[in-house]
Amino acid sequence: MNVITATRNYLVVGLGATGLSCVRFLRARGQSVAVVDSRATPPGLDVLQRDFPDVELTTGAFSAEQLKSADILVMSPGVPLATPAIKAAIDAGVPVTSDIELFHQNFTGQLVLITGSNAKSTVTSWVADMARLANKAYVVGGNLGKPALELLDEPADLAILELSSFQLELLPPLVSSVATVLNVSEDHLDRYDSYEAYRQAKLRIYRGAQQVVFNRADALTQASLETPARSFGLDAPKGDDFGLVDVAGDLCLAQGEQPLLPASEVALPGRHNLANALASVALASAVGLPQEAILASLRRFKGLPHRCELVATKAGVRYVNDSKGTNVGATLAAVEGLGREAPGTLILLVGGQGKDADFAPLAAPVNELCKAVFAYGEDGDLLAAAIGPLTQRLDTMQDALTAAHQSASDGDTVLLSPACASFDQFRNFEHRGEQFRALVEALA
Ligand code: UMA
Ligand code: ADP
Repeated sequence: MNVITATRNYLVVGLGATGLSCVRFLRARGQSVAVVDSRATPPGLDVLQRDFPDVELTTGAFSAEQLKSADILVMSPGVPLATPAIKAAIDAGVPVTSDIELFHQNFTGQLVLITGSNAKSTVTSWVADMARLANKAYVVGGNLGKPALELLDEPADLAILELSSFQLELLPPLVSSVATVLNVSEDHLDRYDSYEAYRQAKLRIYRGAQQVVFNRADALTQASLETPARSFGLDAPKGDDFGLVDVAGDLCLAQGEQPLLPASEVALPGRHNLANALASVALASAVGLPQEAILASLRRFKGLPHRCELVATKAGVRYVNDSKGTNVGATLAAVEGLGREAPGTLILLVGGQGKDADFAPLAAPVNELCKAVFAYGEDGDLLAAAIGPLTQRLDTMQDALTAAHQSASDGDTVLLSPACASFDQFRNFEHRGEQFRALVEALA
């Protein structure tokens, strides 16, 4: 199926990974394409010049006149729709599309759509692992890994897409087999007018879904819908929902009253990962993956790098890289998940760009569970003010790690879970996590 019939003038807004995938997709279908990017030397410039030397690129401040002259704008998720020149073009009636919409129009198989403030990548990869064990022809990507349009290169009956709020705010209702909002906590408030606006962007994922999976412990993931729905949560499930039940003293993952697997057999540690396991089971079941494959994956899936990843144990001190903890909700999950095991042995490193978040929710659990906190980077002062006197202020993550190393003793855990974006001092969260690993490895 290819809904592109006539040749039109597509203007791709933003030349990142998404923009390049859109150029490639549209050119392969004989469309007329140009690109604009507000940065002087956008990422992907060399690839564009090498592979598409005839595609015109305009850099620098967006021009409303140029945007208005396009037949259709193809937006990258990193560019807010509220950018004045973009808004002017949309108000003037220029239609807008995105890579996800183009993907949807061209993919005929089952579609699993996953969003949430946290745990998207873990759950997306976990469902993909279940599909792999079921020998399904599947593709996985979106906000994680390959941009959606690159997934069309391979034949597949099932697509598992992670979607960000940025991608969702652009989308019309998408027909999907199943869609989930895993959780909602503050993030990206530098881009949204309010927390509710951010939440509403996430809830758009439910429109067009044949089944919805929501988190019954998080009312913000729920919407009043006619769509059949299943929930997941860490309490006992009702009906056909997913949860935990006690079977002769053993905690088991279950659907309704039917136990599936003892929680102790789930490979990924931490209570938050039991919630992620249950969400993954609910999604995989919704697209009919066999239970054998689902259970085998629960037993073997080891998680992704930079998410509460143990990088080394030195002199009895565990060093854990949770660089993907880029918002308060993620850091709370990491502190609760690791800190409850042995309160008072956690040394926390936080810092970076806070994206206008309210750090106050960190104060009570961090003060209860942590032995020391080191705050660094652009919003280190805000973090120190929110958490209180337990916090010492330092310049860089390296300084923070050195200080943590000096104050740690046998049995402690040093946790990098920054609650912030990394861009003040690093290229991205992976770069930050890799630097942390290298610095830990260099410690005596
Ligand atoms: N930018 C400009 N001017 C432009 C275009 C972009 O300044 O003209 C800036 C944006 O403000 C943004 C950055 O460039 O800060 C990148 O934006 P982009 O849309 O060009 O990014 P891509 O390289 O296309 O990557 C995007 C996602 N990035 C964002 O949404 C910011 C990637 O998610 C995603 O993997 C990729 O598409 C493929 O789908 C990354 C991300 O950080 C992992 N996502 C956020 C998150 O997970 O919290 C939403
Ligand atoms: P996302 O793709 O939504 O950023 P990830 O799976 O990459 O999600 O995990 C991001 C962060 O969220 C990690 O720091 C991880 O420790 C934390 N996290 C994992 N599961 C949960 C959960 N169920 N609730 C809150 N935070 C979580």
